[in-house]
Parts: sequence; structure tokens; C-alpha cells
Amino acid sequence: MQDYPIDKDIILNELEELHKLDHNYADGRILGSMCTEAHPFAKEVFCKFLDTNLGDPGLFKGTKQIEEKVIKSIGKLLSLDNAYGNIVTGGTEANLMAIRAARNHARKYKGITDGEIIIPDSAHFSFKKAADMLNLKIVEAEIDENYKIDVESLKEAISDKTVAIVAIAGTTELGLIDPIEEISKIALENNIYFHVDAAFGGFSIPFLQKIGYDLPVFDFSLDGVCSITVDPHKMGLAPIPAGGIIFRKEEYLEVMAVDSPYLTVKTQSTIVGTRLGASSAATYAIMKYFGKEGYCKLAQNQMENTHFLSENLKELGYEIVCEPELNIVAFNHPEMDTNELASKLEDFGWKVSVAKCPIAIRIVLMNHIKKNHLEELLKDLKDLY
Ligand code: 0PR
Repeated sequence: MQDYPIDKDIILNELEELHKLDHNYADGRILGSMCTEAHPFAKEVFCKFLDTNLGDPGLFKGTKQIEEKVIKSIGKLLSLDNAYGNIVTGGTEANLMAIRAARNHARKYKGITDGEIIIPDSAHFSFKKAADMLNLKIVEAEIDENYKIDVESLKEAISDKTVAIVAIAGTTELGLIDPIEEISKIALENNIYFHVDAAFGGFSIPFLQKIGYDLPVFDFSLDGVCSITVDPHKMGLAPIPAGGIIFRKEEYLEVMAVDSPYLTVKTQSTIVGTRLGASSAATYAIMKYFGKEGYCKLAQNQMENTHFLSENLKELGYEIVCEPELNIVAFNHPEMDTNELASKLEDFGWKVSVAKCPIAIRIVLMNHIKKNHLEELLKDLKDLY
């Protein structure tokens, strides 16, 4: 840092120059992101609450009420009348909280001190971070030919050290929904904590179901489900950072509580101490502003784009890895190496992402990708070979 103050304009110019190096969502070229441009109203509200700190909720009683309301309202969307939880920084922190709750619960009530968690191969890498931080062993359940959890393999993976089972509603690479109803029964039978990672799908599956899409049940209507991750900063159009962790029972927060003697509340269960109230306020605002009707339209629009893309890709001779359940299309060309295809698309100015299981170009049809961008993409894909 220099010794003397610098004029605002000079600083802003420097920052803007660097900001120009960033890609922006508006040109529709970012094809592999699960984030998108937040809604302007959500951004406006976010700025108003920038100084609020939910780490000390007694000082920010109103903002704490907003967080509670938003958690209850997401809970209701997921078939839970009285939800507990927090708006956190994203899916990673939400998953970490869920696994911490499961570990602490198993330690307290079952005396398990060297626990294991069962996750599918398709799980997001945040569970590897959680296991590392919480000193848990990962046991991987296999995925079947449809890229969903193989239930038999999951059953075999259960041991007397299992503290949690994880399934995904909207996998990161393919957007698929695991057989959560079946897994919920297994979790109940074995008295094991069951966490559903719906970071991506949580803000679209309920709305797609409402407008008639035949998607499997994934939420708290299944008795075995103990917690769900659902991220407002993905399909919810809230500004980053906004993840959500919803717990069925308050005891899952209680088993994580540590004393916070000099704060206005005497215990804290979140991982982060000082934390943004702005994320809760912005999420609350955008949910009210859209209502179910707004989110239904959004989800439907994105599914229409998904089908438009997958049908046209097939016509061009590309192979779709699986029929999309949510708004992700993964594809390959039978005669071209996928990484080569990806680098050619990059040369055309597209920012693509390559899935690893199976290897495929993966396009996440977020709100910033419009029909005209897809037409341009399809034209480039046609010219490629
Ligand atoms: N759970 C699932 C199912 C996810 O897909 C992700 C993120 C997470 C948890 C973790 O969420 P946070 O990143 O909010 O902590 N999935 C994408 C990923 O990391 C997110 C992403 C976003 C990727 C923007 C690229 C990008 O440009 O792979």
C-alpha cells in the first residue's frame, strides 16, 4: 500500500481495466457455469444490507428475522413446515455444515469417533473438503449405467461407522437426480443421517414439478431426509455468495453449537463467524419478487432451451450422454476427441467445460444463455467438422 491517499477516479480506472479481463454473462458465451447474473432487484437489496453482520444477530435483529423467514420459506418449498438452517456462502459451506451436523450427531448419540460418509462418484468435490476437514473417511458408492447412485453398491458400503449418506438432486456434471426415495428408506432402516445435495436442483425441481414435469421426489416429504443444500446463487438468481442449508430438526444445529460468550447470542452453529446479512436479504427479496410463478417461468424457459439444444445437437450428428432431467446438456461427437472439440469451441470464443464422468462437453443452460446464443453455438458446431 502506498503512503498517501489516491484519487477515486484513478483507483476506479485501474479496477475497471482489470475487470475488463473478466468474462461476462451477458454475451452468452459462458457455457459451463452454474452461476449467472443476479437479478438487478436482488443486487439493489444486497447493497442496502452490506453492513449487516449475522455473526452477532442480537445487533441485527431485523436481518436475523429475514434469514429465519427465508429459511422457512425455502423449507416450505421443500415440503418442510418448520425448517431450521442458514443462508451461507454457497454449496460448499452448506455441505460442510450438513456433514458436520451428521458427524457430531453420530458422535453424540452413537459414539462413533472414526466415521465414514458414503457419497456417489458423481458428488461435488466439496464433500472431499468436508471429509478432510472433519476427519471422516469417504466411501464411494458406484454409479450405474444411467450415471445415478447404484443402490446395491450403496447398501454394501454401509458399515457401523457410517455417519452420513449423501445423494444428489441435480448432479454437477449431468444435472441428474439420484433415486432419493429409495435411499431415504435405506437411511431410515439403518438409522443413518441422509443429506441431499440440491445445490443446483433445489431452485428448479419444485417449480418444474409444479408445471407438470415428471421428476422424482427429492425433498423432506421423504422421512429419511435430514438436510438439503439448496443454493440461491445458482438457479435462484440471488447474488453470490448465497448458499442454503436446510435442516429438518433444530437438534442438528444444536449438535454443532459452540459457546460464543461475548456475543449477543451465547452459542453459534455456523462455520463462519462474521457473515453477510446481505445474502439473506437479497434472497428474501428475489423470492418474494418472483413468487412461484416467476420461478416456474424461469425453470420452464431454461428447460425449453435445454431441449432445443439437445434436439438440434442430435440432428447435427452429436451424441447426447443422457436425456437431460434438468438444464444441463452433455454431448460428444462420435468422430472427434472431446478435448479437441472443446478447444475448437474455445477458439470460436465459447467458454466450455468438460465433464469427467463420462468425458463430454457440458453445457449448463443458465438464464444468461438465450436462444440466439444457442443458434450461434449450433452454427459453430455445424461448421466444426
Ligand atoms: N453441490 C453441487 C451439486 C454443485 O454443483 C456445487 C457447485 C456445489 C455443491 C458447491 O457449490 P459452491 O461452488 O457454491 O460452493 N458446482 C459448480 C462447480 O464448482 C459451481 C460452478 C459455478 C462452476 C460457476 C463453474 C462456475 O463458473 O463445479
